[in-house]
Amino acid sequence: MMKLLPKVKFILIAAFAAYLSPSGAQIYEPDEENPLITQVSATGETQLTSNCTWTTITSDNDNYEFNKKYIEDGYNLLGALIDNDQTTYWHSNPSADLHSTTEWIMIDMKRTDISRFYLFIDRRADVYKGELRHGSAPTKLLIEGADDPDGEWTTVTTVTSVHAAYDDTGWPFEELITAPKAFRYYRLTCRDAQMNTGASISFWSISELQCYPAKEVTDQRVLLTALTDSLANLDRTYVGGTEVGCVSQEALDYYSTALDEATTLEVNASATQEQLGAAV
Ligand SMILES: [Ca+2]
Repeated sequence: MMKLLPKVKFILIAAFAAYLSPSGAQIYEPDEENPLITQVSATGETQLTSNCTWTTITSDNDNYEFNKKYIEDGYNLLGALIDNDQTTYWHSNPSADLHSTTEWIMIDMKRTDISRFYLFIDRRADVYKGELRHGSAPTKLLIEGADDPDGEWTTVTTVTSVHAAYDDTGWPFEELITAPKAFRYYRLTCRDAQMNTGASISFWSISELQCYPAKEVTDQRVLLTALTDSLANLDRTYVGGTEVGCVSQEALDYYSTALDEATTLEVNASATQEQLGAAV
């Protein structure tokens, strides 16, 4: 796919750029071997804090059992977000107005070189009165960054692609976050949450929250697959011809052939990294 005609090449670049990070230079994957949030305890250094003082769990509530160890043992309830257990969870104040509340969860990265990371969120899966519950997912999540938690906060992005809690697709959720600079602190503020598709609710509750460093993908087969997948996801039909809105038939033929060849190469187990790289 190297000698593309200019117009088709532009289309390919545009399509690929849509898949890539905003920098447009590389694609990334989460380095799941190196989670960035590792310390959340009552007595030691803690990386998760929240200004939410409301406690959802009381001993007369069946759900108490699920978070019991974090309360009775004096641990930070936010520790329930990094125990790899979907039955333990954090829950915001249900009487808050998510559109205007200042209730947040703050992440202290404990390092100052993280401007690009993967945000990981998982929904609840605890049983309450015999019923499996998934809680309420943060479907509009404002992310801000700061060097000093008492200083100025800068908007990084608003994540709106988290699925509703009862949607069985898209879990666990993971998204690449790119900040304008490396901040030590990141703050998450929920502005909307959904239990069911389309049904907003005033609180959010999640079982897991983690950040992973974004590492650059260098495997040419992965890059080529990302490219062909991004083209497939466009779900767009190009029409060849000389009419307005059409691409030239010559360009269209070249595009189709190149894409077919790339797709064939992608599944060819004996293809070398060099061959795959040339196709990219
Ligand atoms: Ca958990």
